Amino acid sequence: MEYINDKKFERTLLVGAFLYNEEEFIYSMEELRNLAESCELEVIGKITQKLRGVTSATYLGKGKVEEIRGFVENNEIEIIVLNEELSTSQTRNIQEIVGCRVIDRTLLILDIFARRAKTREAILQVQIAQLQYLLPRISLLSGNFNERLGTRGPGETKYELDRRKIEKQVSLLENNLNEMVENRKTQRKRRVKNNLPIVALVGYTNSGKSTLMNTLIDISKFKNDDKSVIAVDLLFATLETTTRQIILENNKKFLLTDTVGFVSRLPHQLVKAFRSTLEEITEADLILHVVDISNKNYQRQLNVTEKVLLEIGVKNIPIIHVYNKIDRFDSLNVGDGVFISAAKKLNIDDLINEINKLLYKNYRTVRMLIPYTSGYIFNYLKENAFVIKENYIDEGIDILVELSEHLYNKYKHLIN
Ligand SMILES: Nc1nc2c(ncn2[C@@H]2O[C@H](COP(=O)(O)OP(=O)(O)OP(=O)(O)O)[C@@H](O)[C@H]2O)c(=O)[nH]1
Ligand SMILES: [Mg+2]
Repeated sequence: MEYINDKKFERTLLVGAFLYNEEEFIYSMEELRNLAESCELEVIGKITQKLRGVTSATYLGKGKVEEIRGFVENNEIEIIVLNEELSTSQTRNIQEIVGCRVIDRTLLILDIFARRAKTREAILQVQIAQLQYLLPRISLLSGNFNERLGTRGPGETKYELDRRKIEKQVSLLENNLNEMVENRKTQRKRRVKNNLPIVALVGYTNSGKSTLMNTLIDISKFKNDDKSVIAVDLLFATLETTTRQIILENNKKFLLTDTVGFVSRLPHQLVKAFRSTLEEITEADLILHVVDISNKNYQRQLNVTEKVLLEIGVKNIPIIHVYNKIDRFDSLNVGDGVFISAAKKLNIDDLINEINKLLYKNYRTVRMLIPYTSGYIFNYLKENAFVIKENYIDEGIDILVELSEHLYNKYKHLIN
């Protein structure tokens, strides 16, 4: 797949229009700038308009399009990024008047995903989303092809051919993806058999999910074999799901999964293509919703994330709001949840307490007497349960132990 820009730092103009809700609009323009910069575009300026109604030919008013043309000429703009998803003909019309390439927000996000995709699965998912985006716009492309090839023939035939070719490719890629998804499901089933609860990290992109995962891996009792994940100041640094085992001080274990972040107006092609990745969230026993409290738009980002969670079918799963980056923020009375800094490792204990409370509800604390001939059971419980007290008496080892329902059932004959 090709990227939208041929070279780095193409001179870019951002364009947006709104009918109502100016505040929301201003925020989405700010975010558009972030997205553009993530694609290594150099943002030179922005032009906005409050619309009274939509002009069907160009979406924006005629005068506005003229203003854009002037700006493009005077500032040697190479690419325009529109905040809206436009129809093929609207894009073409604007492009013809202003004389440079016009792309929209959806294409921009798809492009960031394409740059970040590393695993075969993520690459496939992005390719599918890109082709799905292309399908209804194929006439725009076919037109270009015809011009480029100098063919005059009826565009319709070429268009049909291209369309069928793309549809065929999509179904091929989807088959490949399904195969991979099946494999992963088998792996997951194996894990579930291990009886470990699953905790999923979710949240807006760049909120600190991967950083929190690394912090939890770090404090995990046996930090030897589990590798850390990539956490950097980039939009959509994580596109694939990673699962790590976390072992707490009290020997309680859970599986922690880190996954792709969200953004407002996440293109529906992406939600669809990433369905299998996002579905893992719906299988979690607990969700940690990570919010970047130092971002002035955190409330909006929180709402967007909750909306996406609903869309992918999350219901009846307990959620802890984890307000992150408190090292960059003072006032803490904003809502229910825990307030931490994943990077500076502040208040991580509070978070672990909350996780403990919600995840291990059916754990029990019991007294057991383990005969010396069954010493291996004692060793096993030391490793896999939380032995609070141990006392060596004549009949065996007298212990007070907190354990899972599974271990309770397994060893209930030893309960005193
Ligand atoms: N100041 C501060 N920065 C943090 C904190 N936690 C994370 N960050 C920074 O925030 C940026 C994004 O962190 P990530 O952990 O990659 O965020 P993410 O939620 O995984 O992002 P995506 O994978 O893109 O969805 C990085 O530059 C982190 O260093 C924190 O507690 N304080
Ligand atoms: Mg991440």
